[in-house]
Amino acid sequence: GSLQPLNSDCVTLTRFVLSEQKRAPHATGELTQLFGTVGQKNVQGEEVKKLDILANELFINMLSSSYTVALLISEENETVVEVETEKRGKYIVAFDPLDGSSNIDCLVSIGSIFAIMKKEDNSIPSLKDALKPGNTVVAAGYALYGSATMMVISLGTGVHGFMLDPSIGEFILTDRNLRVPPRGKIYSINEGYTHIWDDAIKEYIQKKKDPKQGKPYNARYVGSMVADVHRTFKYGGIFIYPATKESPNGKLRLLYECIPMAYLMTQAGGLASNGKISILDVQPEELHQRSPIFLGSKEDVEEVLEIIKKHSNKK
Ligand code: P6P
Repeated sequence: GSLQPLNSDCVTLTRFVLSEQKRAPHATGELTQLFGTVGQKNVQGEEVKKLDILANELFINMLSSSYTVALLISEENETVVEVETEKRGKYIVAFDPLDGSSNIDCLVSIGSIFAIMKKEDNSIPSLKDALKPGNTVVAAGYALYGSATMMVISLGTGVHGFMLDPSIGEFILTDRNLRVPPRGKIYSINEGYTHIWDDAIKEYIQKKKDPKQGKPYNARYVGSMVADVHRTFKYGGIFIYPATKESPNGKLRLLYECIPMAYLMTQAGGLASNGKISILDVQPEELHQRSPIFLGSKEDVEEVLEIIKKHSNKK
């Protein structure tokens, strides 16, 4: 339903999730608690670990002890992580605890990405609970660790941004009901792979640069998905990680990179496709399968999909 007018002064993440969940008559408070646990600090000053390993351990520990989760899927874990019986709740969380970690040493922004689904039955949690399409997601979000730390989440009623205020240790609602502009002026893709792109991608990117086909777009590529997607939310445009001749399914992972970002982008009025169908309609077959992704402003995504369709009709 529509979001009630919220007094955006100092609406913390906890209060927001509580207010959203109170609208759900059958709410058990588990989703609220789930978001709550992610917001707490508990670094015990353990020995210095690789940041992505530490992030993964923190995610698994916090989620497993929240009594709200039955199954975890992590970019860092080959198989699903089952929560022990007495701590099990009704949610399934797929996450990339620290995406873009290859950028840590040069201080480029990195982030965490997650999607939350509900376990449909009381069976023992297993792989089949994890391989669900994005259109079964009940909530998703990312945290961006950049010049500021921001959480962007959706519970199915639009997308909302919360900026961390370190002085009070709370995430404050600063971007209520984020909407992605219908068209942008930025394309975001790694042009180092131009030599192995399909012809449709070459034609589209060439069109974005050609003054004879309209005002040329700006090129922006951070190489850290959360940073590139967050910029796309704020400024519009398109983010593409396509299939290439060397990587027929692209590089980004479906369950914990493409689906959460596609859910958020769709909630914000944008589109997210694998080049053929909506990312949210893709039926996952394997836990860590990759997917091409075309994500961002509705008109920009539609434009590249038109060119892809034209080329596939030629074959
Ligand atoms: P490439 C970072 O390593 C990452 O997983 C995403 O965050 C990012 O969008 C992508 O890979 C960058 O990949 O091939 O362009 O370096």
